[in-house]
Amino acid sequence: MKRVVTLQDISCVGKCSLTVALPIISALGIECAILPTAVLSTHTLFKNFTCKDLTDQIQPISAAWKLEHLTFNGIYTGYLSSPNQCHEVCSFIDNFKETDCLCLVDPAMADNGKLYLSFKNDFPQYMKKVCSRADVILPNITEACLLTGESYRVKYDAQFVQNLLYKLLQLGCSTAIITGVSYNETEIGAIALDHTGKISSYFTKKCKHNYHGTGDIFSSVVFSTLVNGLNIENALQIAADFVVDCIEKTPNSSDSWYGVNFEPQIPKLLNNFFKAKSQ
Ligand code: PXL
Repeated sequence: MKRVVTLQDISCVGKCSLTVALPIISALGIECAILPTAVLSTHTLFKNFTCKDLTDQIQPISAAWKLEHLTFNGIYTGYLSSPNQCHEVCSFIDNFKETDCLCLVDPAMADNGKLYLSFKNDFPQYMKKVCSRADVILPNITEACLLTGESYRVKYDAQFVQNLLYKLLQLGCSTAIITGVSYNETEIGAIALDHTGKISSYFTKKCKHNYHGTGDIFSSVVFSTLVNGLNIENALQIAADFVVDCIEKTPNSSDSWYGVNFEPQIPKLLNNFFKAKSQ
């Protein structure tokens, strides 16, 4: 059985980061160890929240794991809350990334042209260092712009996205995937470029409502399917279809910051996964 570790916060309520990654990775048949980087009462888009930073636990937990000779088939990092935390996560990757270990970095830090309010403007430069260690990075358009120094645009074309992808690879990762790419009112999807120059993409219908946490769901599915040996095309398709299913099963009246009802859709996710695996 494969074992992976994910490093991100526990937002106790709000269906994102670890409360999404853990059930999805487990459902897809992978042992999921966790290294919580902070405990928050909710994610930071709620009006009131508490946050206990756990950056100082990364090093002692890593040291204890080394004494136990623990190894991982994958490392997945999500929301990281400070430059110092990025630095500690880089050391973790340097210590634990071995040959049969897929490192996926979701530089969750911005959306709709803006950094999340909890970050200072220099944060992307620290996240870049985490991305440079990854096999796969998964920014949205805003994050891709912040990581490459390009100006954010609301409207863009395929040329703009391709240029972002080439610049993202220059950070040092072997595959870059940009999520939330949309050229029109009806479709949204993800586009990937790998170090051999191969481009893959998958588009699906654009839902009217946006919900918090769907990026974390997408990344968790892409990570689990890749660790399970499927290819990027499969990963993008399974992840995008799952996110659409989750949004469609969430009542329109739900407050967007509570996330989507992903739990009842897990059996369908598994069906799609096993179908792709048997092909
Ligand atoms: O879903 C990304 C995320 C994860 N964790 C925390 C967040 C956010 C986005 O705002 O605030 C604490």
